[in-house]
Amino acid sequence: MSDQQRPDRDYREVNFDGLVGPTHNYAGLALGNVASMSHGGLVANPREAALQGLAKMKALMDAGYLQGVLPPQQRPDLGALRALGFTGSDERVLARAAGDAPQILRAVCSASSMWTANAATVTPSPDAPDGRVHFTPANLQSSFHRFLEPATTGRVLAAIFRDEARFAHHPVLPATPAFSDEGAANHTRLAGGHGDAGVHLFVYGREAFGWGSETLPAPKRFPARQTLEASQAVARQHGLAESQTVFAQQHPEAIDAGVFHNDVIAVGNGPVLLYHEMAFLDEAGTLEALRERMSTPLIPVRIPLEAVSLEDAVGSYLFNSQLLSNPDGSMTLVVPGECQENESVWRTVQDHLLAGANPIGEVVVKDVKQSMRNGGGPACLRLRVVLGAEERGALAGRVLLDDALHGELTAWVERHYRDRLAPEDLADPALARETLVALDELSGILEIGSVYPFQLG
Ligand code: SUG
Repeated sequence: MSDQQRPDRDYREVNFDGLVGPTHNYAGLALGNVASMSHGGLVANPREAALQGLAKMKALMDAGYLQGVLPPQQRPDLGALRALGFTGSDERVLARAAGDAPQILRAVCSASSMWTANAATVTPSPDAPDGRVHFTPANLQSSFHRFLEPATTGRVLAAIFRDEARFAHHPVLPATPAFSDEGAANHTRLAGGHGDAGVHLFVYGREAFGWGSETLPAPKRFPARQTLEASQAVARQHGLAESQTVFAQQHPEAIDAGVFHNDVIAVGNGPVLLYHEMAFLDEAGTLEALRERMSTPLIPVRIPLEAVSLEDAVGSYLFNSQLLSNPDGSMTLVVPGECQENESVWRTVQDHLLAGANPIGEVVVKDVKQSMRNGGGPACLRLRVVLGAEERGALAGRVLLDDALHGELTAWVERHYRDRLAPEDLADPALARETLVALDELSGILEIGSVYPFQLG
């Protein structure tokens, strides 16, 4: 599409953060996610978690970035328990699950939809042949608690990005291991500016089909979540051509060290790709493929193993940062507080990032510890959607953060959330009731209509 056809050149990135749900807890559900595995069983503080998320959103809004918000999901998912054979009243279903299958109860209570980087893959309109913004909710089939998310995610995205002339919604990929899809966490768009034509880097952990793929290097300890076939299918759905895509295999040793998504070891924005030496199996080939396709010079910012070990990368979540564009062409990196607590990581931030020849001019530290204990840093908590001014004007609902919405959401959290949630509290029928009341009110605040199973009947 030519610029004449598309007069709207004011493209901006909107970060849609997931609001942490009232059942946020530590259940140790995610194999290969070191933080989740080591914090399972701890007492969580859902109120603090939600307020930390809202504080991050507000800080970025105040700094001039466009900030959106996506609602949490209905948990406990009693429908999932019923599908697994638990019957009777809601109280009985919860009590029986708590007694017979406590790990299943924990899974259906997870507030994991807060990590909206896994909600979907998004292609902005300048890259799509039909000039619309394309969405595919991720099937998240690699874990039961996350596999429960895509149905509601699809409804929420369709409710907000409602205008069919501007937004296209694709079906979730078949929820089977061959098409295992974890969404935007394994997808990076590189472009000159947000409104320029982009190149899409899809990072996968394994190949499902193809002769000889079983001989490819594979992780030995932890599962590879994303498949090449899933990434290719999403690119196909969105109409991306070969000249717009690069598919790169994640380094199996990184997966075995706890890098369960690419966004735990790399982050891109505009023409900048900040990555760890061990991010890609074929580092040189990946950069070369990107350079061949990009119409603007790639700016790689490489962090070598000798500066930051894989263990420190995973422990600090340095790469799970938000890299944001500023009007003067500089970029701001929003890192989790854990980076400051790690000496070699913090030194790398000063010497390598801030003092290096790259556009990163500022590092902002945010405390999202409640989410971090489950392996969710600042970048996990947000879904990036690049939108033109008209597309932003076409958003339905009240989902772009301003002071009034921030105030209402903060008061809503303070009204409804507990400040203590231990695994044994998940069977409390009062928690399920409190959650429904809170979510019903929230869908009113956000003006998104009926998106929850309890509202759909
Ligand atoms: O899928 N943790 C999430 C964290 C997702 C982070 N997202 C990105 N990297 N984009 C996961 O592993 C843990 C839940 C628990 O153990 O209670 C969890 O699901």
